[in-house]
Amino acid sequence: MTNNKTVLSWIDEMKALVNPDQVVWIDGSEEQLEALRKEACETGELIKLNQEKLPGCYYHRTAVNDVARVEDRTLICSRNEEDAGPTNHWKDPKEAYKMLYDIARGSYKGRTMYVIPYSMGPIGSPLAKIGVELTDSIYVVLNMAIMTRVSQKVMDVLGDSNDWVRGLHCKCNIDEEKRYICHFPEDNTIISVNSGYGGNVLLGKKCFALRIASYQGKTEGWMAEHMLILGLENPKGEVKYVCAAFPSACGKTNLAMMIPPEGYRAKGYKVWTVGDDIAWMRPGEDGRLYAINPENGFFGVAPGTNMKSNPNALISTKKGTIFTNVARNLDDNTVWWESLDKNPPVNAEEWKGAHVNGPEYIAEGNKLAHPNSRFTAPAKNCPCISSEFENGAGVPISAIVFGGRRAQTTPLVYQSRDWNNGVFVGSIMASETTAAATGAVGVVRRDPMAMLPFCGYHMGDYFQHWFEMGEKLGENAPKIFNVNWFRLDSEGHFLWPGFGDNFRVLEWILKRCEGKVDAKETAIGYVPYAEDINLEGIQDFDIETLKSILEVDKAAWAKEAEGIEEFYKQFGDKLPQELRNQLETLKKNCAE
Ligand code: GTP
Ligand code: SPV
Ligand code: MN
Repeated sequence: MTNNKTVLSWIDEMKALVNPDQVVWIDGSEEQLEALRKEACETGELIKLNQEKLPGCYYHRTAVNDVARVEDRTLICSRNEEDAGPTNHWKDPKEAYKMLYDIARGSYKGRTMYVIPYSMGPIGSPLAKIGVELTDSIYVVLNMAIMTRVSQKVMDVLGDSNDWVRGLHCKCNIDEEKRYICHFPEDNTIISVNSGYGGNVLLGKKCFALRIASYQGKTEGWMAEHMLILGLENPKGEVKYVCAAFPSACGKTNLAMMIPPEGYRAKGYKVWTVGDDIAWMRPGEDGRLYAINPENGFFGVAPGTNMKSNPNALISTKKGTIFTNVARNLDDNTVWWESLDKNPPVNAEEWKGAHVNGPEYIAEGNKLAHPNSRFTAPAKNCPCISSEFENGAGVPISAIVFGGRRAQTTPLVYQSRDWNNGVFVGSIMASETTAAATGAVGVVRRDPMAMLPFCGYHMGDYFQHWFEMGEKLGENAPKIFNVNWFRLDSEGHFLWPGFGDNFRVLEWILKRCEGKVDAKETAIGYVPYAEDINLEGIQDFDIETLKSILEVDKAAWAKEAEGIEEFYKQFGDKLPQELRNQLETLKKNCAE
């Protein structure tokens, strides 16, 4: 497929290391993928689902000990330890290569090496980048064929260039003790061993498009962010684009595909999805910030997805989709997960593969699907996919939104005073942890810009990069906001209805960008006057509750400031002075 010497010599080197029985290049053709699906069904790696109800859909189970990203085994291997920073696990690259090569050596024996040339972003786009992943897993090949652009054209575009990212994935024995996801930002290299779970092995996604790309962005003057991208169309047909960074399993896919409330739909408002997880952004010729979605599909959280919460996501999964770790309905060979509907299958296979009576199993306090079970669906299936999805120039961003799961303290929405204050707002993001990574769930942790697990270099330098981008963008910089859909009442119920009703908040955000609505200045930034959030047609919600979740409690924020100060300490001298100043301003504002 290529004469590129850098590609061929690296593959030869890896071949000598892992010792496969054969090497197969993936060209992305339907015939080749279909043959692989057939083979995977024969070995049990995949189960073909009901082809009448779910055409082209397959089911996969990972090992029980391999169901989420493993942050404590994810390493940044920069030459200097300081370059990885205090929030990453670091290992010396020489030692890391040795350790990984020892694990990988001979591990493809009796297996096939699949060579996947892929593009992150529309092939040939000036914002796109190329990678080659080697894997011994058909599941990985089929997922990469959905999540990225895999084709001969990728190698044609690459030509003789050495500007591509190397990715070696070895399933080995799925041994937890020898599982490592390692990044070598200075070598454009990723090595992942002993896992078969998406975020650890679809190397184009978090490994390349965030950890390696964030480092590239810092060096080359652009940004790789854990952000959805959506277009909001008004009744005049004008579309404005918004990016939003929420931590894993905190609502990016849902917001990206949301359906506006009925009253808005009737007037002609629409939401278009450009991306649901990752944004690559660069200043365009007109000085504005342009974003592309480097991915080609959605690797979405299944539980919670239903015709009410996110119909567009559910419809996207009806064909050509791979389901991982959900439950199966053995009566009709379809899939089920918590809150898909109110009828868990009686004749069910739970995510680990045991045959159970669904309703009884749930009544005993079990879950049929793993909380981090996922669907891998082609972007083109999405009914609201943006007409700009394939536009290699990207879309101009009007607003950047940060957010997390906070039961208390953080209001429904507020606007930063300016870009630098917005960088501060992003840097102090905190959220309750979810099942998307192994470890405790529901613990509040600071997760700046939702990038804590995904920044491939020192986060102090990362904050500095944000300030520099702001300087470069000047007047054209997007406005920065923060949202929190997850405020709870004293009984643990969500106070804000969320989902489609989040449109009401987006509308206020865009009005602020256009200078069409006033706001109240508070200790943390601009908060809406409750009357300015349109509640027309909203159900089981009133303006008094809205007022309560818009309130800024200075005492609570003073406490928050203490937590921020503590969090900032680890960055030492690398913490930009501007963030210290911003923190001082917050403290002062709360004391007034
Ligand atoms: P990753 O793919 O891990 O990056 O997750 P994500 O940020 O795309 O999260 P996703 O949209 O899949 O949502 C995860 C969970 O949050 C689901 O269980 C949703 O039901 C829930 N969720 C999303 N939006 C809202 C909301 O507005 N309100 C409430 N209460 N829950 C929400
Ligand atoms: C996330 O955890 O943020 C995801 C899923 O989007 S994974 O691919 O596992 O990273
Ligand atoms: Mn994500």
